Amino acid sequence: MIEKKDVALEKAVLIGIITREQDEEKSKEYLDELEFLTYTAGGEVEKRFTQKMEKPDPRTFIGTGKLEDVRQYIKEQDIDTAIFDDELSAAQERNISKALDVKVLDRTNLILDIFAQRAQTSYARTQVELAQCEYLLPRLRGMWTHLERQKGGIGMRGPGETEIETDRRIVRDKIALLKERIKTIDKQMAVQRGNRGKMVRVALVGYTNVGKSTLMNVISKSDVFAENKLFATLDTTVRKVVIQNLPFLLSDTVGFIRKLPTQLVESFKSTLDEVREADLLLHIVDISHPNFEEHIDSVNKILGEIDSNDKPTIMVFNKIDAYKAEPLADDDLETERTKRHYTLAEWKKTWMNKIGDNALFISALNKQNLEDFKKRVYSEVREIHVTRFPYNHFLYPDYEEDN
Ligand SMILES: Nc1nc2c(ncn2[C@@H]2O[C@H](COP(=O)(O)OP(=O)(O)OP(=O)(O)O)[C@@H](O)[C@H]2O)c(=O)[nH]1
Ligand SMILES: [Mg+2]
Repeated sequence: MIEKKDVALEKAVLIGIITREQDEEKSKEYLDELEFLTYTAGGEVEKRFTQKMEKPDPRTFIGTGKLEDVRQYIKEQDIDTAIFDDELSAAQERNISKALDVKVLDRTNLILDIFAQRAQTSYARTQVELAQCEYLLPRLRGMWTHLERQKGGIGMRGPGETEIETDRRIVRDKIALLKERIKTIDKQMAVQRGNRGKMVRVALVGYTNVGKSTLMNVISKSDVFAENKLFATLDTTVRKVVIQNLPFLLSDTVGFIRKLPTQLVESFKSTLDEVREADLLLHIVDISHPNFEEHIDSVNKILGEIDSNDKPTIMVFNKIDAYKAEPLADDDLETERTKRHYTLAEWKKTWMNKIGDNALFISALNKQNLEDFKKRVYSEVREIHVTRFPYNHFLYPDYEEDN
């Protein structure tokens, strides 16, 4: 019933707003990310529109004047899709579609679309479909009204209303069915996890595209799909890893993103069980990304939502090979020196210094500092391991002794 929107090679425009809470710089960052999402979904961004507003217009999100600018551009440049950075209400979506006469998407649509494209296993597909249904349900009325308009409207009202109710019931039934299916798979997966016994479980978590799968591959010599697009990984992969005789389980799972649709967090909760049940989290951060601090906050927020924010965690700052401070000339007295101008050494003296041993700096791609990484993970895993298997303590000497 629910078909993935096909946005392959589509020409798109992005639309965002600048408010008091979301200043120009923030807005630009969000649109950068939205552009990356668009690219991941198979679209190409031709232009961005932004507008300064107190708050979004409840009818058309942006002002009608701005909307007219967008309409003209879309018409002149033959644009296929208009993508909004924030979630649109059913009414906004309807009014904007009517005005622009092209496909209108919001960030949630886009993320759901990418997830739909990427879902490989039936489990992932079921979860995505559930999220799509939940997103669709409150919007059904809007969609039908839209059709009604196309059909001219007159005389359509009665049957139209009935149709909405029927559609709603179908979607609700579908939601119930999908939830049931997920529950069944969950039970099977819980059994599988149970069979793994007392092995120490370590989970890679982090924002999308930070290099979790790349790290998984170098550590476990496995072959997990890694790509410079968002959400390369949707399903959780678990591998047995051995560092100096010490075995443990390492899992790689879906990356997080800010403004992750609540429907998705909800339906992916079971995928995230691996994180919830982990003994140790490796929070991977792409330190070469200008917004990495905000990414950390988003990840911590989602970890909180799945009750996993108080687990032992090692912060792993990845992509140190790609880290570049914004240059600031000595004689430049105009530009204020901000975090963007910090060198890596300066960063290490900030709050990162406070987490001490629990901050690691690596490049998974260039295999830099991987020895430090292994050593740190080894000692942490060993500590947990020996509480479960006290009798084989002697098997695991200090990391260095064996080198
Ligand atoms: N420069 C640099 N690039 C890296 C490094 N580690 C990973 N990458 C690149 O970053 C991109 C994303 O890597 P993935 O391993 O797919 O990232 P992920 O965190 O698994 O992403 P999702 O599964 O999409 O959430 C790929 O193009 C990698 O080659 C690194 O240490 N340095
Ligand atoms: Mg991945």
